Amino acid sequence: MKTIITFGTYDLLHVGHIRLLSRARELGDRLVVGVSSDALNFSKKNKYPEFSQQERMEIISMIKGVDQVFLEESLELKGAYLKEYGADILVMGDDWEGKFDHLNSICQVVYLPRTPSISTTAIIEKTRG
Ligand code: C2G
Repeated sequence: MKTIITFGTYDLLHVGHIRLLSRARELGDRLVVGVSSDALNFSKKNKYPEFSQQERMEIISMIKGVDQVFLEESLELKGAYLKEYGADILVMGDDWEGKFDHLNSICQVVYLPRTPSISTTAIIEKTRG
């Protein structure tokens, strides 16, 4: 039983998120997803997501192939989360390339290419425009 873990905000869910989750799931037998908290987003980006952490967790938990969802409260706790959920592989989009290499001592770290030309920020700009 190989456990895959991945993390994200997943605000205004789009096909880039879905493809990343689907490719992550294909690398193992069980997919655990850490959804970043509203407070973590505010501390990183100085703004809150459009959808609350409860809403984002609810949406992610209903996606086919997602077996477990939890709240990611701090970037510094990644190592602890990997251990807690028994991760064999940490999957991140390649916008994080190299950033989590130090976690290789706990589990394998894999960066997958992002889907080009789509992002939550672009959706917000397009719909506001
Ligand atoms: N993604 C993708 N293609 C896109 C947009 C996003 O493959 N066009 C991927 C990202 O690389 C990430 C996942 O979808 O792996 C979730 O993206 P975000 O919600 O933007 O996640 P982020 O805020 O970068 O994660 O510990 C990390 C944090 O949880 C933050």
